[in-house]
Amino acid sequence: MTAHAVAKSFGDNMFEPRVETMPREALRALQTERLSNVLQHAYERVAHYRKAFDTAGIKPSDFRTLSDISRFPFTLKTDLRDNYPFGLFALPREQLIRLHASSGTTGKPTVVGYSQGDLDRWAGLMARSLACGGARPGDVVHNAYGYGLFTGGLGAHYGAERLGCTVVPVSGGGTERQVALMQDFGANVLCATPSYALNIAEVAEAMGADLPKSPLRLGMFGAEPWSSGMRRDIERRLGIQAIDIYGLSEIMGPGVACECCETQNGLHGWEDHFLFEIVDPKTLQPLPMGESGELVITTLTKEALPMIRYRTRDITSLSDEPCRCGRTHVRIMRVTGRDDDMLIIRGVNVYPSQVESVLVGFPGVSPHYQIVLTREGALDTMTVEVERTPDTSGAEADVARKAAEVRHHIKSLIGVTCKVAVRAPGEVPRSQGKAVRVKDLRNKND
Ligand code: DLL
Repeated sequence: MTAHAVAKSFGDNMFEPRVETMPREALRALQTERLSNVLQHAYERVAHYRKAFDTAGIKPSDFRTLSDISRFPFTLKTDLRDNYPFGLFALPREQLIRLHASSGTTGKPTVVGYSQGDLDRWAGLMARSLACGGARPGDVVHNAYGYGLFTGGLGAHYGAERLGCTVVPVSGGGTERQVALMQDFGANVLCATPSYALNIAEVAEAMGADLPKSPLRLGMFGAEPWSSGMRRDIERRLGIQAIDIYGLSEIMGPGVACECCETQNGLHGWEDHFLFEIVDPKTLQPLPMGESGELVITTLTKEALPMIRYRTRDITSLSDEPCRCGRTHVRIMRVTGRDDDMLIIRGVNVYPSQVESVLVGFPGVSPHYQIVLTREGALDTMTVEVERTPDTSGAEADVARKAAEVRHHIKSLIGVTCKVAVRAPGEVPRSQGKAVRVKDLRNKND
């Protein structure tokens, strides 16, 4: 696409205004047609799907309307692992032009593959997401997502190029150098995980680099949960608007859904390429619009790795309320945690993001934290490690008082009893990519 064509199609700040504002009825018709094809494609080409559909006693031809999807079986991360490395691919490996993989915490990595068409559509959706967040052709995009098997780096890279931006492919790490490059090149947009963006803000402050006065105006942050308190903190410290962007490798990578800069209230999920459902994580029954549960995604246009009813484990809700930006695509509300991130501490369910909400903006405490789980006798114990800000006293009595204050707030706001360890500035590990929020030492001494 020429620069002229990009600029021309850029009415209403949208990359693809016609699809982005498509009436919902038309979107549903398009989804129905595409879903019918993808079910057929998966059944014919992937032994796993054929077996799963046959076991469930359902055929692609049984699908007539969108609600019929609930009769089809779910796909799980373990299905990818069990078919490692290429068993779920619907195209011969020779026809794939890229592989990505995520390491996960246990066992084999999950491997995902893309055809040329898949990569084209991904770049288009990522360009659409960047534009939705407020990036514009001609912007300098500083891309600090990790390049490599992780989908963040290359996903953001090709999307920004497609939009017509100048990409700086810096990847993660070397934070002081990143700050210098952002200043020297006049970065307008920062792509990074929110925890790494915070690390950049902190290093910039220590270097005396005034990023809020620089041309930087926008951050496209995702790949991990972050609280609205964290958003406000990053926005203030970097002098930007911070946009939430969502995606997962199994479905595509970044750019499955993105907030619009007009409202920053829910992420538009691109329904011309994906079908979004919310199911009750226990009964697995579909839940009505607006109710909270597990997000399940079906790809509508993926050639190499079609995913049918993929259980993301991400907990959220959907909204089809009209959005002020004019986009008609459903909004996925902020993902605050994963089903498998949930900690149960002495019977109380706790998500790390709830702890974060208490800590961000807490006087005298910086927003870097880690949750350490240990076992004392039969009881699980949660210790929240926080860091005092450099302007506070490190005297024992002051530190103990601060710990008691934080403990009290966590108890009264989340309902869980925990220990709090207040560390000196810089002692809590900093993130270079996805932050490790929970250190589980419970089975170490078993
Ligand atoms: O994290 C893709 C990505 C890269 C998204 C860059 C956004 C920006 P995975 O490594 O496969 O892919 O991890 C996917 O990360 O199921 C969520 O649990 C979590 N996640 C991703 N985006 C968000 C977000 C990339 N905006 C897993 N908010 C997903 C909360 C997120 N969690």
